[in-house]
Parts: sequence; C-alpha cells; structure tokens
Amino acid sequence: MTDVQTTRYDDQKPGTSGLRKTVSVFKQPHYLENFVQAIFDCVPELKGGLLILGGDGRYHNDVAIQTILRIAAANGVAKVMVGKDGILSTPAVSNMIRQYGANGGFVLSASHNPGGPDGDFGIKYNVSNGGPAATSLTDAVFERTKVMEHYQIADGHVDLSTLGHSNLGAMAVSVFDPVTDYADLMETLFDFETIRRFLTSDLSLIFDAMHAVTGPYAQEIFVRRLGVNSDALMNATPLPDFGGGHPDPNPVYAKALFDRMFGDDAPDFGAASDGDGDRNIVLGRGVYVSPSDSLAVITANAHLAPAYRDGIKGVARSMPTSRASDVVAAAMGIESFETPTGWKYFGNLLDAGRITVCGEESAGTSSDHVREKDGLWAILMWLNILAVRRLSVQDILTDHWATYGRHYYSRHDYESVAADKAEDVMARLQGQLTTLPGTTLRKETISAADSFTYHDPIDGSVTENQGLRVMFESGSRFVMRLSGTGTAGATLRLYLEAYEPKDGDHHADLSKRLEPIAAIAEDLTNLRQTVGRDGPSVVS
Ligand code: VG1
Ligand code: CO
Repeated sequence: MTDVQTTRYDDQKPGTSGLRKTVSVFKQPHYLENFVQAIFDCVPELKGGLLILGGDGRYHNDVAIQTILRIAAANGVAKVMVGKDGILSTPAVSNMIRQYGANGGFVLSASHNPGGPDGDFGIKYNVSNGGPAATSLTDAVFERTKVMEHYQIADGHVDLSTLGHSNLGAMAVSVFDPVTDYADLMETLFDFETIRRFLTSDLSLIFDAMHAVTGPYAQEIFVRRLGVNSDALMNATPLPDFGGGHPDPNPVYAKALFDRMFGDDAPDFGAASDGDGDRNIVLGRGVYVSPSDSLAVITANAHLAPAYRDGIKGVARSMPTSRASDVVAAAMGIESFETPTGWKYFGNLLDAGRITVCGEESAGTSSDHVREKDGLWAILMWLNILAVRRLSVQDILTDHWATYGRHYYSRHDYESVAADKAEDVMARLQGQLTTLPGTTLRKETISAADSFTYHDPIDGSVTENQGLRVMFESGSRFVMRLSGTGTAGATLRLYLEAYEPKDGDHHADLSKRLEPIAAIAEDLTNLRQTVGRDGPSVVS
C-alpha cells in the first residue's frame, strides 16, 4: 500500500447525478483518486465493508475500475463485487447493493452524455439503501476534495473478464454476472408468462439499447426469457463510444428508433434506454409516450402487475415533470409529492414507504424495488399493462386522457450555451417573479410564480433554487432551470405544459397547443436572443 500526495481540485462538486466531466478532465493526474479517496474519508463504514462496482462500459471505465479497486483495497474494504467486464447498469447496482446488503456502490457512467476519448465520463456513489448519495454527503465529499492531502492506493490488477473470486491484497474481489440477479428481480415483479404469450403472438416489439449498457440485459430478458426474436434488438452490443452516438433516448438522438416507429410497417411497441440503463422511452405505432404521461399511466395501472397487485401507496414526480400523475393520485386517493430534479430526492419517500412509484419528465420511471430509476423496469411495466389490457399504446393513452384529462407537455433544451448568458436568462425571469401574478399575457393570466424550494417531509431538509415556475389560471405552466449534468457551457431547460380537461380536445397538435405558453416564456425571458439561438437543440 502506498500513501500518495494528491493533487487537489476545486471542481469536484457532484451535480444532479454524480461527478460528470470530460474524459480529459478525469485523466488529469490524481483527479479520480482525489474524488474516490474523499468518498472513503466521508463514509467510514466502507472500511471492513462490502462495495458494489460497475459501469456502463464507456471509454475509461476499465482504467477507472482498476483504480477504484486499488483504492478500496488500501482503504480496508473487505470485499468488492464487480460486474464482469466492469458492466453494471445503474438500476442493477442499486439492486445489488440492496440484495447483498452492501455498504455502498460506485456507478461509472455519465449516463446520457456521449462517450469516447473526446466524450464524457462520470462517477456516482450510491449509499446502503441503493440510492444516490444525498446532497449532505455529496457536499461533504466536495469539501473534502478541496482540503485532503493524501490518498491510499494498493498495487495489483484484477482480471474482470472471468467470473470468480480473487484477492487484491487483503481484499476479496468477486467478479459476477451483471445480468442474472437483475433479470431474476424483474421476474418477481411482472407476469413474464402473460408477457411472453403476448409478445410471441400479438405484439411486435423493437428495443434500442443505443450501444449502451442495456444490451446484455435486453438479450437475457427479452430474447432468452420472453422469447422475442433477437433481431428485435437494435444496437445491443455495448461500445466504449456508443458507436459514436449520444445515448439519450429522445427524438433527436434515438432518431433511428423514432423513424421506425413513425414509418410504414412500424412495430406495435418500441422502447429505448440510455447510457447507464436508468432511463426509458416508450413508443407505440406512430405515437410517442411523453415520460410524464408514462408515469401517470403506470400510476393508474400498476396494480395489473403482480408485485403491485395490492395497489400503490403514493407517487412522486420531479417538479418539472407534468402534473398528470398528481391528477391520477388525487382520483385514487393516494399521496403525491413534488421533488427537485434528480433521483436522490425520492430516496427518503421510498424508504419511508410513502410512495411506491416515482418518475421524471427526462424519461426516468421506477418503483420501490430499487432506489434508482430503472429503464427496463418501466418498459416491462408497460408490456405487462398492455398484455393484460390488450389495447394498443395509443388506445391506452386515449383512454387515460378521457379519464383524467391531458397534460400536453414538451421540454426544450438549449444545450451548451454560454454560461453567463444562461445565467442572465434565469436572472431576468427571477427578477420578475414577484410582479407576475395577476398579469395577463397573450390571454393567459398568471396565477403564481416562484423559485421552487423543496421541504423534505421525512428528514425536514430544505433545498432551494430548484427551478423557476410560472403557473397560469388555465392550468398551464412553464418551468425554467439550468441543467446539472452537462460538461460544456450551460444547458437551459424550458418545460412547457398545458392542461386540457377530460372532456376537451386531446388530439391537438402538440407544438401548436403549447405555442402560447412558449411565446409567453420567450416574452418574459428573451431567451433565444440572449443565448443567440434560433430555437432549442432538442425538443422532447
Ligand atoms: C438530467 C435530467 C434529470 C435526471 C438527471 C440524471 O438532469 O433532467 O431529470 O435525473 O439528468 O439522469 P439535469 O440536471 O441535466 O436536468 V441520468 O439518466 O444522467 O442518471
Ligand atoms: Co441515465
């Protein structure tokens, strides 16, 4: 074991989901080591404990895993369980931590950000409930990274290509199959027999793994266990650079899938997940399910899947997610919660048993089976619902809107804009918040406007400045916030929402329906001119 003098960095503050930087930043001397040692310093129970380790297979995963193993050994970790070839999806890590009673786990991923030598890398630390570290811990880690002087590292190397047990110094290392436990968990939650019959006789499916981590999981679950033909899987081999793609399942980056689903001879059901397997999108033939609607549909129908047969306790959504799930919760007489963006805010509610399902507009949905969002879980939930109800995706949505009303919804991302300009846009809107209520613009009267603050009902913690909200008397809303996952400049997100009650028109053109709210947002912020763009980089 060697005690090495570290290089301190002042930029190791984790964002919405872990520490995410370009590969070139992570390759700086002692950069990863400094961050990882800070975690060991802040989580003393890792000494003598069990750690789960894996990532989404992106470039630099292999190097980082060996470094973490050596630091873990030097810091007295008793045992590390690492996925074969360093592969583990984010939900699989969460499951492994819970199933094996681990003290924590690392996920090496920058999720939906592109990979490769010129792409991004990231590291997330999850705690013993299987969920992302709370802000109190990530803040402590950040403070530590700025003042620590040394890190400890052992010598050695672990062969990750073969299943089995070995040692690194005194630390036991187990290289395990990353897929089996996760696939087994899914079989306990859903009715695989009914889904298999449906998939092999009635419903055609395609799944796009985007050359990211879910390829092997999809092989095992869809092909081996559910009998789907392997040519239904697109891009199912994980590649270090995701084949040059951007593993974010939205209409821009998953264009090939969208083209198939909106083209002639589209299959009945299409789905995709992101770099680390925690996001999902669901499409029907010629229809895209807005993730906010997906959460609402799952809330209303989860009881059709075996594990949720007795009903769900409550539902939570991140603040920018549309209020569609609130309406379902109210009708069902269950609690609903509004949390800041990022999965870490759901953990307390899940641990306390206040909610069973939760989700985000950014294509994340999950339940209390793990403490992360879970892409394949959501896709299997949809398949289970479809197999029981025997309706098309479009029919499920049409029926849902007729029951609860429709929340037309769209997110406009302005990616990699100048950080100071993005700040200007936010400041401009922030400055008007107090005077906006009561104002009528383009025939829409503003009922409330604020900067979102979250009061955690379980531990009482308060999280401020989580995005600016402008609400209208019509039930429409827009939200604006800065992304916490980007690595270049700033990304501004504008979330647009318009409500149409259950007896209204649910089949209007989405962008036309949202146009007045988009125009008001532009009037109030001067967004496009300020950041120098004609329009958003991505609309999802
Ligand atoms: C984005 C999404 C957010 C999600 C986060 C991590 O964050 O908007 O909903 O939880 O990514 O997802 P931001 O701060 O860029 O808006 V993932 O799939 O990177 O783990
Ligand atoms: Co992700």
